[in-house]
Amino acid sequence: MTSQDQSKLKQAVAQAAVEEIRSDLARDTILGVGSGSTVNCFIEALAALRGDFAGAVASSTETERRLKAIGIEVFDLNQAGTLSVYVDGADEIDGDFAMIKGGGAALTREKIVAACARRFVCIADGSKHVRQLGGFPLPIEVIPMARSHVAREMVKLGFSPVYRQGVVTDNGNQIIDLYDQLIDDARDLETRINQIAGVVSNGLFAHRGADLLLLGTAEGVQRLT
Ligand code: ABF
Repeated sequence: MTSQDQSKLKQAVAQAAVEEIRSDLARDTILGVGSGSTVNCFIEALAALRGDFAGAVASSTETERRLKAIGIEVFDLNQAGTLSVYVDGADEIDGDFAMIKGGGAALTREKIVAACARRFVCIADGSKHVRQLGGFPLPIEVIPMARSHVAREMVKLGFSPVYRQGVVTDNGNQIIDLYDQLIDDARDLETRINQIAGVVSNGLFAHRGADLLLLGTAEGVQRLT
């Protein structure tokens, strides 16, 4: 698939997401908005509905910048309360709608905002839809002082940990990417990784997966629940 083809699929699912959430919107509605290139297409498409809702909670400083650039008010999550819907991308999503997220290093805030939303709408091109998670390296956000300790613990779990050089998250932390192991039990692994001292969050979204998948394919956008 060419990058131009992939871009068209991202734009198609972004537009489909706008249509999907249109009925959720009221003057006091605050949306949850994720991060990544597919979400960036969604933000651009969202401009058309700018006056129909109150604003959004952003899952990254980059998303906050983009929302403000098109005139959408950005709210602090502590003032927003429960959100009706959260729209975000994924690096991988499986048949149970469990995901690997964090390729863009925004996983922690994404997981927080997703936890506050009644409905999680995942938008992705078909290349993200996988039978088993783990082909994409699993990101973990770690407290800098704990990076080597967490890496050693992940080796014990059979992974090959790689420090994502030069990346500091919006929360001032670092990222380790876990390679070389497909994931059999995503819920169990999500819990086990979170127990390791120094881990802030991990990119497995299994305990709280997506509720709806809008998947961009050559045959059109598939609406999967
Ligand atoms: C974001 O979407 C990240 O969690 C994930 O890495 C990214 C996928 O990026 P893209 O839409 O650019 O493929 O939510």
